Amino acid sequence: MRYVYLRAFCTFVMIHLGAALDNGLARTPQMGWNSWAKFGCGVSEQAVLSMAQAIVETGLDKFGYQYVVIDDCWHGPSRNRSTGAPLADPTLFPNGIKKLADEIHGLGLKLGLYSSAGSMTCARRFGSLGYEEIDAQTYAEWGIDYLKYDNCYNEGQSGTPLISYNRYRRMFDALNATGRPILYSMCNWGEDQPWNWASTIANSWRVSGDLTDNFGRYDDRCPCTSMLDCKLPGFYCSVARIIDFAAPLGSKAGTGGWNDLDILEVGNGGMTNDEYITHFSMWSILKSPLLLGNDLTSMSQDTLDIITNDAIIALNQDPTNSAANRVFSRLIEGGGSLSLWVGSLVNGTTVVAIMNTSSKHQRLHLSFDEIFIDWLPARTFSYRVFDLWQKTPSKAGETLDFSQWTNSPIWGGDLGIRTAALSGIDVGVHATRVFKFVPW
Ligand SMILES: *[C@@H]1O[C@H](CO)[C@@H](O)[C@H](O)[C@H]1NC(C)=O
Ligand SMILES: *[C@@H]1O[C@H](CO)[C@@H](O)[C@H](O)[C@H]1NC(C)=O
Ligand SMILES: *[C@@H]1O[C@H](CO)[C@@H](O)[C@H](O)[C@H]1NC(C)=O
Ligand SMILES: CC(=O)N[C@H]1CO[C@H](CO)[C@@H](O)[C@@H]1O
Repeated sequence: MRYVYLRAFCTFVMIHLGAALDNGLARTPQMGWNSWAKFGCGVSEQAVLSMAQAIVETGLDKFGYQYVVIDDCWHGPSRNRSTGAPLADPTLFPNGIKKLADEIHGLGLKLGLYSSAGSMTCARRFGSLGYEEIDAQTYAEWGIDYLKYDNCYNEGQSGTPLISYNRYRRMFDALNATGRPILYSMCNWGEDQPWNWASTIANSWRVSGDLTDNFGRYDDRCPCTSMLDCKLPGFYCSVARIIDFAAPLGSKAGTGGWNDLDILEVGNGGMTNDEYITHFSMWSILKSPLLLGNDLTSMSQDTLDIITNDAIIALNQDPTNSAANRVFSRLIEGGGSLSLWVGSLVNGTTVVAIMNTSSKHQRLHLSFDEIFIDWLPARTFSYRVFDLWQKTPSKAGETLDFSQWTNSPIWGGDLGIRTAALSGIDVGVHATRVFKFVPW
């Protein structure tokens, strides 16, 4: 009986989502690694291959990380002067991109490339505006599987949703015409509200200015207080700020088209372990693509533990495909806030996350009336509750050999059966607790 109610609820949530691009890709948010944070303009064939090999050696591919994305600066000094086709830098990529794609595919992974819907890329290499067809055709010939498409030097072709749509649509049409499935990852920083118009042309769209490796620092270079009417998305946006930006956009994410909160900073050194746990948890439940940005050849156990939390990744990849909603956000004296996030998962299960962006540890009592505020019948059920940042007892204390990982859950400590409330929840400074509620 309870199950019938819960299923009806899930169906409702799914119908609620808008129509999305159906190119067969990004049915759940894409996962992989991007070169920018680690290599910037020093990216090379050798760098990309070493990261791809590290993905396979550490077993990250088994957790779903499959796209290896070369960001800006792979370009040669100019296009081919007779054909206009893009050319890679012959020093950085001595064997060419096609050869590299073959090697990446040989490892069972996929290769991504970067360009800008402008006259130049952000690092002032040649852009794709006006060259969409030949660029898409060349990428397809090279065997590219993913395009990150930036917004620099756009020649003023932005300012209304329609102008931006038309500019990004040209690359969508060009990619589509190649016949090769190429995941299209739009990066126009949330300008002109892409969540309202990109879902029929792109598999994901960035919702804000660039993330920086910092939890909550205010920075004037990321000046907007909300993305709903932001005229200067900027960069140096903190984790807490981007979570705020993304909070109202959850209903715009769905199968084939995702709100992209930007490349992950986990493991890059600018945040505490709890802050990285918040970062990874929130990106996951808000259904952002999960593109790692750290050095995969040299990771601490803490970093590896975070990015291989299979229970958290399962929230991100859950087939219900609905982002969590912020149920409340309470301002805390002295700065920061305490917020509750709830999302529906497959088979009537629910994710419940509590995030504390303030600077003091606290203890919390959460009633089911608060958790299930939108759905009265669910308040009366009993749930078996799992703590997704605790290892399952059988795995606790074990040194995990990820190369041997075989789908047995590593994370999800069983807290037993609860009714009416979850009490005594400790949430540390800048920490997030994540629970899965299974109707019982
Ligand atoms: C091209 O677009 C159509 C319609 O959206 C879609 O069905 C098809 O899969 C796309 N093909 C490729 C290669 O992206
Ligand atoms: C430019 O394109 C022409 C025609 O396809 C080709 O013969 C030539 O090798 C290309 N130049 C470079 C530098 O790749
Ligand atoms: C959902 O329930 C069905 C039927 O009970 C089961 O086969 C399936 O494995 C469940 N899916 C998940 C992700 O738990
Ligand atoms: C959930 C939680 O612990 N929230 C706390 C965050 O820190 C502030 C103090 O700065 C507490 O008042 C909140 O209760």
